[in-house]
Amino acid sequence: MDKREKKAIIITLGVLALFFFSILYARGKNNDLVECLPYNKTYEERKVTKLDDKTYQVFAVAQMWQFQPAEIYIPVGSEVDFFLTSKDVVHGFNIAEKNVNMMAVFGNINKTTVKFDKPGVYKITCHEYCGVGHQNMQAQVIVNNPAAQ
Ligand SMILES: [Cu+2]
Repeated sequence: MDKREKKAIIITLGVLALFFFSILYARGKNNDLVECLPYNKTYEERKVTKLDDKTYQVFAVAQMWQFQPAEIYIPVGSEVDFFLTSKDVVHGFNIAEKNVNMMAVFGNINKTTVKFDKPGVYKITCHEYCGVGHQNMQAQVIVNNPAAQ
């Protein structure tokens, strides 16, 4: 075997080993990845459900050109499961401060879990061009607003 051929095989095996190691290392560490759930009409009901003092479920629906519910009030330290669907075209669902980036797709449910540790107003914006009203498509998560509790 040629010396350079041997070197190429060793480098290839090294890169492969690194690849498989990184997959095994990352497995189970990204619990905040978006999940895709089986579609069910009940997800089209827009609501915020309180499971306990620190756990909430938000069933959000995107449609031209709004998110519902448009204002979500939760206490600080809450963990929120977002279930998202669309009534028409593909919309985006972005909470920049929380690194949330989901797609709202008709006939599909996407889910992610977010923990809100700090009080404030977290803007939800559509980041997928969905028509003439796209730029106005916003909602907000209001964490620890005493006036609204
Ligand atoms: Cu949009």
